[in-house]
This record gives sequence, structure tokens and C-alpha cells, in this order.
Amino acid sequence: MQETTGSEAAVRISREGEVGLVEIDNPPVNAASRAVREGLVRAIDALEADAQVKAIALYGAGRSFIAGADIREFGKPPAEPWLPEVCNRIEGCGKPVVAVLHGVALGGGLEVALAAHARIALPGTTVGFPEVTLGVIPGAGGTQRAPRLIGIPAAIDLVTSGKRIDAKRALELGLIDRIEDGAPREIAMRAAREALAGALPTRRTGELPITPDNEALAEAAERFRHARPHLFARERAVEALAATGLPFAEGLKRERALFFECIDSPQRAALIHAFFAERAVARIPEAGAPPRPVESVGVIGAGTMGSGIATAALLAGLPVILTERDAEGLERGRATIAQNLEGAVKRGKLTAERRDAILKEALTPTLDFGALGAADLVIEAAFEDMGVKRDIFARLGEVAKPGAVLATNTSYLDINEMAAASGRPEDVLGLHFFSPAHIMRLVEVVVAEKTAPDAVTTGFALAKRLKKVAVRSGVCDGFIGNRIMTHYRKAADYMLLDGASPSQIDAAIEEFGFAMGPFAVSDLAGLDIAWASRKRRAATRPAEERYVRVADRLCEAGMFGRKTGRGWYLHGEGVEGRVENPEMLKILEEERRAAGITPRHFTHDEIRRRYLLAMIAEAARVLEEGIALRPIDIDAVFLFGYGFPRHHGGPMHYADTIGAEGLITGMEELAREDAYFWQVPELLRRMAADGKRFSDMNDR
Ligand code: 3H9
Repeated sequence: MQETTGSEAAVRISREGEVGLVEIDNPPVNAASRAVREGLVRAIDALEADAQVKAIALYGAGRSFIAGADIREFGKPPAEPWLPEVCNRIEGCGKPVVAVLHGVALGGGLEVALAAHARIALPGTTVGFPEVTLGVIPGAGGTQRAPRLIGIPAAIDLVTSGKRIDAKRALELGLIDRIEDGAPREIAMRAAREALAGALPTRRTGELPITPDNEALAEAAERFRHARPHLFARERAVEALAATGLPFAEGLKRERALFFECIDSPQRAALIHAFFAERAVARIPEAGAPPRPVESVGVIGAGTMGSGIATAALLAGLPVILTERDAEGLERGRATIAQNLEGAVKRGKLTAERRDAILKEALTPTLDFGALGAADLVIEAAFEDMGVKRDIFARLGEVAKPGAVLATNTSYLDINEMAAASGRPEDVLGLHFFSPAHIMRLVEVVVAEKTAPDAVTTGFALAKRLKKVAVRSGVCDGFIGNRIMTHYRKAADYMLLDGASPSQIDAAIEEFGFAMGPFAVSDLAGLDIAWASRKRRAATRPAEERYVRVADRLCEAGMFGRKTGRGWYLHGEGVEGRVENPEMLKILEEERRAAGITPRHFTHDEIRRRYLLAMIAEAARVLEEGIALRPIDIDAVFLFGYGFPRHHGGPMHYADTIGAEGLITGMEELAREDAYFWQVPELLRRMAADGKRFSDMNDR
């Protein structure tokens, strides 16, 4: 018997002898959409009513069991049947129900499995409750059933961390009953027969006793209450787990109520936006052009960036030809790569043998520029100077093989000029990595005037291979990220001169959720980097622009931050916590006096407001000029490259929580003190007139 339920093909049932099989088929990831939920209920109803069927088995078609609830439905009116009802229907079935898991069984997918009476997983299956990473909690019985199988402490760990575990660990914990290799349908068949024969024990998870552990619950509640930033779902998850102290049905009710609190929270909307942002950025106009094959990478420049990029490529299994101007620089680069790989070994990402093999066989350090002729893609990460870059691209144009993609890692410079120097501009683009390049996930793929579409898709394909998030950017000074950062960084400097201290500004920004405020970041990155770009721009700086000289004076005095022991703060041995550099304070005072400023008090709210308004204003201009394709691309840049707190979704998502009119009012108010800096972007005015939000521009 082969039969399709009413909900098209999302769930199919079939019967073989005494076994009823339920196949979930909702590509690409078998999300538990309404059609799947409906299909599951109908399937159980039909098979339970079928007198010939004695046992039932659920399994997924395609690459997974169920990836979780369909998160596209969140925020819309819930459509029945709800997932908790589906789970209860499965658990309450009068015939044994076995779930066979493969690929992923996450969130609601795991909850469906827990509602079955036994669980078998294929090796390589990943399970977990990622709900908190999306700002919700398991809402279909996960917080009530999981602790009955694995105990409260292990359930706290799983549910509040969102971590994904493999089948082996799931078996150790008791979340699944067995690991078995084979095709899901065959295993499902066998398992159902075993369940009938009593060879596979079955039971209802909701009926299992639970060992209370109030201490573990109290400890977790305390931990999350004080965690910074305050994450709404984690605290609710602990509350839901604590509801296991109630009778099972009551616990489910409590979990449901807490789930809806999460659904209504702004953090849920922001975190789901961040999830989709990571994927949306791959939709680019060039997407139809097949990428060029890349089997080897050349890197020019063995400094921190070049070595980091080389490390990322090596870790992705690509051989790397690394060049430098002199032997000393080349050796330093090789040593940095070895150190980076060592870090990967320590983090458990690489075995020591693999590291040795990479260093011996995959990395080719050479002083011979001509050796780059063997690479399919070359990334230039040399000194940030147009003369140097032009020269490199002219030489690359000659030595690189036909069709090789020629990329620059420049942070600010005009890629069109480099493209012209190469004599083959269609092959040239920017691949702007963020430091440390083997760790930070963002890569801006900068498309110049003549970049060929397949060079662009090659950049995206490489980024994917390196497990990075690639965002398409047009050419402008600083591209998407650094251009916007340069602007809001000025807002921080203005507040500094007007009376706020670096530590006060950093604290206000960190309270918003950034791991580090702008002054701490600048000390870490080195003040000399931004100094170099300020000097480059000095000649073109508009006369109306306010200029704060404190950072320049620190640099002139050789205070570059961490690497020199002094910057905005003091660093090194004996310095505990954040101590402002007294020499910086002296310079600041002199600059305030010279500008005739009487320092005034800034509240943390005011600091955040100015900082974020400046960020949003420049982001709107970047969008208006077409440098970024969509608002969501800007969000991805800031989430994956600048530590923008994920639970705020990115600057554009955050801007929508204020709305165009509110943003304009805020900027106009600040324009009274500095009309040049606080100009209102035209785009915002149009949005206000049309009643539009940034999110409305994401689907074009
Ligand atoms: C939950 O379950 C709550 C319940 O407890 C309570 C209910 C009451 N929904 O990532 P990929 C899309 S919360 C809708 O590129 P991969 C994704 O956007 C949920 N769509 O593939 C993409 O679409 P597009 C708990 C989803 O192979 C396409 O599928 N579950 C969902 O690299 C391919 O995705 C999770 O948090 C979804 N749940 O990775 C799991 N998931 O092609 C979240 C994916 O249009 N998902 N899509 O851009 C994942 O972790 C990964 O997507 C997965 C596949 C590992 C499944």
C-alpha cells in the first residue's frame, strides 16, 4: 500500500505487513511546516485506525529527519495543528511508534522524536535544541520530555546552550536508544518489527519518572539572570525545565506559555533575522554564473592578514603559495601560519598529523613572484598603499595563469585602479577578510566596475569553502563595513571630546551587547591602522567636518594600544581591568581646552543613541548608493565582521525597531549641534513618506 495524506506529499504513509511507515518529505530540510504537522496527525490517525497495522515507524526522506519547526512561520498567527499537539498525538498513539533519525533532528524535530516510543539514529546524525539561538525555547514538549530521558542537569546543558551533539553522545546521554547504519526506510521497517517482537523496548517518555534537581535549576537560573547581555530565551528555558516539577500535562502548558513569551520578544525576531541574514547574502545578481574552479590559492604578503588568509585556505584543504618581498618576512609569515594551525589543533579542529602534513606539503612559501602562476586564485594582502598595490597587480596581470581570479584584501583602496593596472580587470575583485582571517567569518566580496560575474561567484564559492559568510559590496572608500564604521567612530570621538571617557563609551556599547566597545577595539587592533587611513584622507577632508585629534596625538607619541602597552588604556603586567592611560587623559584635556569645550555628562543611553544613529545614517547612505544590495547584507556585515549583538539582529533590523520617523527626529535633533555630521539620508525621508521599513527592501 502506498498512500499520500491529504497534505500533498509532505508526509506519506505506506504499509508493509503489520508495519505502518510514515515518511516526512518537505525539502530542503524537512522543516515541520503546517503541511508536515497536518500530515503527521493524519498519518497517525490513519495507521492507528488500520487494524492490520501493529507498529508504526517515522523517518525522513532526503537528507534529514526534521530540522525543526518551520521558522518562517514564527511571528505569523500560529496555524493548527500545533507541534505540541502533533507530539502528543504521536506519544498517545495506542500502537508502538519508533522514530528513525538521520541527518539532523533539531528543535521541533527532536521533539517529534522524543514523543515517539523509541528512537534509533543513523551514525552521523546531529541532534540538539538550537531554539535559544533563535530566541525561543523548545515549545513542543522538549523541556518536559528530554529531562525524563537524560536527567535535569544534562537537559539544562542541552536546552540552554543550543549545542548540537552527535548520535554517539546522544546515545550516551540516553536521548536515543540505538545507533544503526543503513537506509532510514529499511531501519524503520526492521525497528517497527523489533518493537512488535519486544526486541526493541518502547515506552512513553511523558510517563517516565523524573528525578528532581532544584539545585541545578537554581544555579542555572542565577547564572542566566546575571549573564550579560541579557538573553531572554535562556532564562525562560530554565523556567520551563523547572516546570518538570509539575504534573506532565501542566508542565507542557507552562512550556507553551513561556514559548509564546519568547515568540513575542524582540530578541526572537532579531535572532531569526540573523539566521536568515547568513543565508540571504548568497542571493546575488551574478548567481547564475558558474564559478571558476579553484584548486590552489596564492597569497601575496605574509603579514598578519596574509598569514591569516593562508591559514583559512589551508584549513579548508587548499594548497597555498605564499610570497613576500624578503626571506625574513616570509619566515615570519610561515611561523604565524604554524602558530595559527597550532591554535586549531588546541581547539580540536585539526590533528597534529594533519598540521604537520599541511606545513610540509600544502604550504609553499617562496620569494619567487612567478610561482603565483600556478595558482587558480591569488589574494593580495600587501602593504595598504596604492602604489604598492598597482605595482603588484601589474605584475600579477603578467604572471597569473589565464582565467585566474586576482583578488585584493584592501580595506579601503579603490579596486578599479588595481583592476586597471592588471590589464585584465574582468578577473579582479576584492576579497576583504577580517582579522584574524582564519577565525572571523565575514568576507566582503567587492565587485569592481569590470569584474566578470564568474569571478564574483568564484569569490563566493571560495568563501563558502572557507566556511565564511560572503557579502557582496560595491566599491567605495571602506566598502560596506569600514565605511560605516569610520562614520560612527567619529560620533564616538565627538562624545569623547565633549565629555565622555573611553571607558564610559565602551561600557555603554558593551551593555548593548557588543563584546568590546570602540576604544577597546582600537587598542586591540592598533591605533596606527586607523591613523594611516586618516592621514590618507586628510587632504580630502571637508572643511565643515569636525575633527578630533586625540587619537592622532597618541599615535604621534608612539602609543598604538596593546602592542605598545599604552593607548586609550594601559596594558601589560600589573594592569588590572580597564585603566585609562593617564597620558591619553592629559592629551584629551588639552584638546578639550584648545577647542573651548567644557566637558559635559553623557548617560549611557545617550551614548548608545548617538553611536547607533550614526551607524544607521551611514548605512542608509551605503544602501542608497547601491554599495550594499539590501539592508540584510549590511546586517550580515555587522553581525559577522563587527561583533554587532546578534540579539539585536544587525543595524538595519535594529533601525526598523525605531522606524524612519523616529530616526529622522533623532538625527534632526543632533543636527542642531552639528549640521554637517548629522545630515539625514534621503532614503530615510523617502521611507518615512512611504511608510516603509528597511525590511521591506530585503526581498527585491
Ligand atoms: C523549533 O524547532 C521550535 C520548536 O521547539 C517549537 C515549536 C512549537 N525553518 O542552512 P541551510 C532553510 S526552532 C525554515 O542553507 P545546510 C534555510 O533558510 C527550529 N527554513 O542548509 C535555507 O533556505 P534558503 C530549530 C529552514 O545544509 C534552506 O533551509 N531548528 C529551517 O547548511 C537550507 O538551509 C533549527 O534551528 C527551518 N527550521 O544546514 C535548525 N532550517 O535555501 C536551523 C533551514 O531559502 N537550521 N531552513 O536560504 C539549520 O541549522 C540548518 O539549516 C540545517 C541545514 C543544519 C538544518
